[in-house]
Amino acid sequence: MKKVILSVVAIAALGLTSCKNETKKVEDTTTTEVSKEIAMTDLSFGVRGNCGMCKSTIEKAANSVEGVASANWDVDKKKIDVSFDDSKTDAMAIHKAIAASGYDTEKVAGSEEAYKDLPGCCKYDHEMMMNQSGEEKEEDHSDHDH
Ligand SMILES: [Cu+2]
Repeated sequence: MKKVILSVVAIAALGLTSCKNETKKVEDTTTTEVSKEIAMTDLSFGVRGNCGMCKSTIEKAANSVEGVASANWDVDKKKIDVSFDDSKTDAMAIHKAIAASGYDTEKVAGSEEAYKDLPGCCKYDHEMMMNQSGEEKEEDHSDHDH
């Protein structure tokens, strides 16, 4: 009988210890996540490009910068939205990374070497407008029946 009681106590003690540890871990993770969110900076700027392949190259370049949490390039607007941790990187580092992949940004001209290696469909026009609204498609609505 004594043995049974002892082992029950032992199991209860083990359970308590592991529970405590788990609770602590969860708390730690939550705190880290919250502080990460607070530090995130959202930025958007113009980047020239043509198509879906450009999109993946540009976004890959932006995401390769340490501290960048997300990058989304808009093919119609010629604009990228980036979210990054400003304690780890800054806007210029992201501009430079995209330029190194061959694409012009508002602040940094794309690397000519990398541009040469882009697929034919991606050889965008260096005079292309950036930061377009995406709404200026000049569709003619005059022949619509209202
Ligand atoms: Cu392309």
